[in-house]
Amino acid sequence: ISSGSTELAYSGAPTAMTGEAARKFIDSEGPNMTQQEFDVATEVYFQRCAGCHGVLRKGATGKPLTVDITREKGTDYLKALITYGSPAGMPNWGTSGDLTEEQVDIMARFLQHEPPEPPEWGMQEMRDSWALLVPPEERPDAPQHDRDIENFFAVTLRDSGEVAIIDGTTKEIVNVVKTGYAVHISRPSASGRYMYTIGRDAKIDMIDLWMDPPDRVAEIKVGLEARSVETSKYHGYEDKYAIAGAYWPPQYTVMEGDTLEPLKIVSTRGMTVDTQEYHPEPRVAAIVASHEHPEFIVNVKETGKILLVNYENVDSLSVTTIGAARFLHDGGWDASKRYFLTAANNSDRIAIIDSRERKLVGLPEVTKIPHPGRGANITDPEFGPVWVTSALGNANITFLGTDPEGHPDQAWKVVRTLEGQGGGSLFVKSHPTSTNLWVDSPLNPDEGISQSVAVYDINNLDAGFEVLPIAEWAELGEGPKRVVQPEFNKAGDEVWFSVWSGQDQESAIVVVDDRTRKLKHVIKGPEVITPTGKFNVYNTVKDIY
Ligand code: DHE
Repeated sequence: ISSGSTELAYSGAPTAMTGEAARKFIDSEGPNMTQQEFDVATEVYFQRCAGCHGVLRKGATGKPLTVDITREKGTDYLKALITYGSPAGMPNWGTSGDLTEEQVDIMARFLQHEPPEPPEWGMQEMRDSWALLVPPEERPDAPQHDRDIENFFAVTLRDSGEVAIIDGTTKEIVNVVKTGYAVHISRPSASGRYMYTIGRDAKIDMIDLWMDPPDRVAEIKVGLEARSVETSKYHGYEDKYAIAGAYWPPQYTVMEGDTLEPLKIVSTRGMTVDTQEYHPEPRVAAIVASHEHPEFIVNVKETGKILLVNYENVDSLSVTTIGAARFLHDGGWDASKRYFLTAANNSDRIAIIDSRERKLVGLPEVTKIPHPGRGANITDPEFGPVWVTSALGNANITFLGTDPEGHPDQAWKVVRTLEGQGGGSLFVKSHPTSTNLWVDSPLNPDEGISQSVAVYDINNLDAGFEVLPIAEWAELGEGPKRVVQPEFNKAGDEVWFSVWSGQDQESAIVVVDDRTRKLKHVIKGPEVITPTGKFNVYNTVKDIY
């Protein structure tokens, strides 16, 4: 693993974690260690471990290393694991010679103490991590291949730190691009030419889909942990800016759209919406680009505030702050793309923003832990246009009216609740050309439920759902095989699912014919490692879901 370990230990700017800069304390319940040992361990952790296990040790590609877990394992167990690694992907830091025996011992003890506060990540660190691999003037001026780029899918290969670019028309894997760890989402630029992907380690990779094969043209690290990236979509600003939200440090960064050069970093630390107390770590969750104004809409999780960041003048960003509810997570547009609906999952509410008038128009109570992804827009036979979310906490599928003109009495209210297969649902999806509503349930404890999906006929909702055994159709070996995140192709006649198994197990993408609900194609093979999110270029650019 020695050569791999350089890759694993992210080689961006080294972080200064020693001295006064880091607030650290040696927890009395952990094993003895000196301040000097603690400093060494802190440094090693950020260089070698944080990329996989997360800055706050909550786990990512690697297992969580919170003290409740590490203290139970104990020093000897941890030393052996760090020295020899594990088949699950933990590098053999000791036997590879990357860490000395003494360092291994220090790390084993360090992990049984509460993590120190991680370092900040400002303009200097960003610029040091920024690499313009292919400058705009050296890029092609026309697509170098005949494929239909609008029907490309960027597919997260979570545990291999890669994104697969798949041709939705031929179902071929066009390229597998090395990215940050555990890419969370990918979003194409407004023209559809560039794909921005963001890893859990806050590394953004920018892929030029015109190249043959599509490949990276720029990269940057905008923090130590992140989940969201978006691109300017307002008329006249297509492809001009990119924005990324970070979990740590709590901040968002506006960048040049064609180079990722960082322009402005804005902290989200501040007061909570309800009790109006200072929060030191309000993480940035979903970000979408407004179609009504030159603005990004930024969800700040722990303060429960939605920011409308106007990018007309990046040197004096004007930000409209809208109070909503805690903890804001994911969300998407209604069918008209004027209203943004987003889950406040600690309050069991959906916050609804009118992006034209820049105000909150509703905060209806829904169901336990709503989790919409971007949600799904369908036309309810009784209530007209509605936006749909499923939930983590129960089997409810909730419909909210989104038509204040045609159906004013139902607007921003829960108009219908269906019962799905069960809780543990993450994503719902439909398409304007489809009469199906698809609902996954990958986190349901029952394998039969986590490995299948429910599909409703929009015109006959009372008939209930049909269950499709997606994982079974993939014909894979052993593994958890969770079926996650429906995503339509450009034409809207196919729906794609990830069958997400373990890192060393076989996974797949299953393509279903939306009209017949029958299996159409399975994409699998050694390259398809732990697929999760899939982002069709056309549908994602146009916010069709
Ligand atoms: Fe996600 C979207 C955060 C766990 C797969 N996830 C999002 C977004 C946020 C987020 C803020 C919205 C981004 C946007 O629209 O700008 N996700 C988090 C977490 O904090 C959480 C709960 C825990 C964590 O530590 O990451 C989490 N997410 C998961 C998973 O376990 C999933 C299933 C697999 C994985 O990659 O870890 C997962 N999240 C996704 C996907 C999307 C997403 C596929 C985009 C869905 C879409 O259709 O837009």
